[in-house]
Amino acid sequence: MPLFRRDMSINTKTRRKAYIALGSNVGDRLEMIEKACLALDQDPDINVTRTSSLYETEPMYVQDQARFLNGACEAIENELGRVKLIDKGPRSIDLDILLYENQVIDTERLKVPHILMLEREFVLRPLCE
Ligand code: PH2
Ligand code: MG
Repeated sequence: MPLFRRDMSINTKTRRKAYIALGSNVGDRLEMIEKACLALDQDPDINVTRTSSLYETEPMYVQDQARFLNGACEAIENELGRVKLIDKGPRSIDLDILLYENQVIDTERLKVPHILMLEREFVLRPLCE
């Protein structure tokens, strides 16, 4: 029986790095993206550590919609109010988890790495930054 056992229960909170895509094409796009980053950062469990430049991009898939503002940041996804009307259509704010450490997550609700990121220039360009 050891006289002294190192207490392994403290400091169990490990920080894992995730990359999040940011996109908006409805309303004040810059303000929506800024608010999303602030909302992430306000969560005591989340730090937004780095952000990319923002790019104005042509809409992909559903092309008959407004141009997007796209970027990326380091952090995790949070739920913000969003009503989905058309799949891949207009949205005031959209956050997609691109990468989470080097983990592969393959469930009904969540797939990481993001399944379509490699075909999306609007994701890859800010992610590279
Ligand atoms: N998001 C989509 C569909 N198409 N196009 C651009 N340019 N930017 C986006 O963020 C985007 C898109 C679905 O999430
Ligand atoms: Mg998306």
